[in-house]
Parts: sequence; structure tokens; C-alpha cells
Amino acid sequence: MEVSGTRTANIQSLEEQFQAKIDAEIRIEPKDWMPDAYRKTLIRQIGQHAHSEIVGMLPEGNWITRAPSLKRKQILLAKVQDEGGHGLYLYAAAETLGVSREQMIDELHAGKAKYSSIFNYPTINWADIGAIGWLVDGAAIMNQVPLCRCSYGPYARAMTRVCKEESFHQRQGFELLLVMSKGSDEQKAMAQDAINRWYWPAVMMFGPSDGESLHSAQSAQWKIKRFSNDELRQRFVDMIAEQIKFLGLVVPDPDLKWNEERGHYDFGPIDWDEFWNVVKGNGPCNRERLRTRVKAHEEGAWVREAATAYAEKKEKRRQESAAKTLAA
Ligand code: BYC
Repeated sequence: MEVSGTRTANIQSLEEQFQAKIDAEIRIEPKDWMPDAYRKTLIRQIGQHAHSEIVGMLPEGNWITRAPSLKRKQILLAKVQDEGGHGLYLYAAAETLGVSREQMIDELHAGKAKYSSIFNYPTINWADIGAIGWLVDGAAIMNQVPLCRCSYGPYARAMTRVCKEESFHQRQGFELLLVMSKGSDEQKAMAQDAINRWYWPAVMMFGPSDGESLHSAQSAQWKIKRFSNDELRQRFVDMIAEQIKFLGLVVPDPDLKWNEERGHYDFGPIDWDEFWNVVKGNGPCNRERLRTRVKAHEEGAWVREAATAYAEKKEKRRQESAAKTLAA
């Protein structure tokens, strides 16, 4: 009884020290003590984020072979490769918390781990590539810039590089839409159609409204999240409402209106049934996305086997040469 009482007091004191570090803006590093729930929350969020980057390669990858010019193909290829790189930094950041990449990927393929709802929508016309860059990467930046100040060091550092690349992604998307919006009537109509389909799903990317968000309060206390889902969503709507004026196009929200008193744009109701339906696996492309990822993983098995065999052989040679040096 006495021992267990001391143990509880020790954990309480560790938790207090941990929270005190966070309150003092001292980063938590992999070898530092952390509560189990903090570790679990980060593994969940960073894992989901990594999966989003990798699954996020699919809707845009769909257009690489059909990009309308060499320049557009180069930009799109670079962007899709960047997303792959983001996934890798993020898996590596999650691995510092004691989970393996294989475990995370198995959970994704078994449908147990989530990835962002946005990637379950189809890319139907070329302007969708511009809409993804502008709206989806735009929402991602809004969410991820504050994550550069997240309390967990490896995640925060990964985000710094990711955000630099996302800024280029957003700019290329906006520029693509700008060119189309100044083109023929058909091109302008394609740009408007893409915005009509991507705008609301991008608004939903920030997650459930604050009253419904399960993890926000705890994540805010731990400074994983610096702003609430609704705060970031409002910033996004304000930014898009201004930027769309340069395109001469419209946002598909008749209720979007500047509110002088609030100093923000008011916006219409979000279709939360659609959001949860997509999150639960019933969006237009959920099944196709998972099928494609599982197939790519299976077809890539030989690459992983070859890389492992090479690394093992190299390590064996290194050990043999070290043994020879010692013996000499
Ligand atoms: N989609 O309590 P909440 C990108 C889930 S990729 C699906 O507010 P939290 C890019 C949430 O996971 C963009 N599920 O959660 C790549 C939770 O379920 P669980 C990805 C969602 O974690 C390629 C439940 O709803 N960005 O940038 O406090 C090309 C309750 O939510 C979604 C990130 O992952 C959603 N949209 O806040 C272009 C950023 N929203 O886990 C771009 C890092 C919520 O209890 N992640 N859920 O089963 C975050 O900032 C936070 O995890 C979220 C959610 C704001 C997304």
C-alpha cells in the first residue's frame, strides 16, 4: 500500500514537472519522460498526418501523365514527390515515440488508422490540381504553421521543412487557377467547377467544431495544438474570401459575408453528415484509395527486401572488418 502510494506520488510529480516544462515552452524530446497519453496522442496524430501525406499523393498523381505542358508536369511531379518526403519525415518523427513504421502502415491498411478526409474526393478535371494546391495545401499550411511550435521536438522540426514546401505548393495551385481564370470560357468554367467541389471539403479538413472535438482540450494543454479547429477554420475562410477576388471566381457559399463587428467573414453551415460519412470510410474514393495503397505496398515488397538484404550484408562486412582491425 505504502509502495503504491509513493509510486502514485512520483508519477504525479513527474506529470507536474512535464507540464511545467511545457508551460515554460521547453521542447519535449524523445528521451524525456512523458505521460503515456501524451505519447499515444502524438503517435495517433503524427501517424494520421503521415498517412495523409502518402494517401494525398494519389489524387494528384492521377494527373501526372495528363499534365497539359512539360512545365506543369515538372511542377506536379515535384509536388507529389514532396508529399512522399513529408510522409517519410513524419513516419520517422512518430518512430521516435516507440512505434514502428510497419505497425503504422499495417493499421492504415487494416482501415484502423485515419487519414485526412479530403483525400477521399476524386480529381475530375485539370483545374482540380490548382484547387488542391490552393485550397487543400492552403488549409494544410493554416493548420501546420502552428505545429512548428508544437511541444514535441521531432514533430515541430519536421513541420518547419514541410511548411516551407507547402507554401510553394499553395502558390503553384493559385497560379494555375489564375491562368485558367484568365483563359477561355471553358477554362474559367473548369476552374469554378473545381473550386465548387473542393471548397467545402477543405473547410471540413480542420476537423469537427470545437464543441465536438474529442482531443482538442488536452492537446491544447500539452501545446500540441496551439489553436482550436474552429479558430483555424475561420482564419482559412478569411484568407480564401480575400484571395478569390483575384481569380474573379466565387466561393460556393451564399452566406459568406464580411462581419464588421467580428472582424471576420461569416460563413454558411457545414455539412457534418458528409464529413463523418467520409471519415467513417464511405466517401467517394475511400475504398479505392486504400486498395491502391495496399497494392503499391505489396508490389514494393521486393524493394524493401532488397534494401534490407543490402543493409544486412553491409553491416556484416563492417563487423568483419572491425573484427580484423581489432585482431591485428
Ligand atoms: N479527416 O478531436 P479531434 C496535407 C478525426 S495532409 C479525418 O478534433 P484532433 C496534404 C480525428 O482524427 C493534411 N479524420 O482530433 C497532403 C479524431 O478521430 P480519432 C493532414 C479527422 O486530432 C498532401 C476525430 O476526428 N494534416 O497536409 O485533436 C497534399 C475527432 O477530432 C479529420 C494533419 O494531419 C479529418 N479532416 O484534431 C496536400 C495535421 N479531422 O483520431 C496536403 C495534423 C478530425 O480520435 N493533425 N478527424 O479516431 C491535426 O492537426 C489534428 O489531428 C486535426 C484533428 C486538426 C486534423
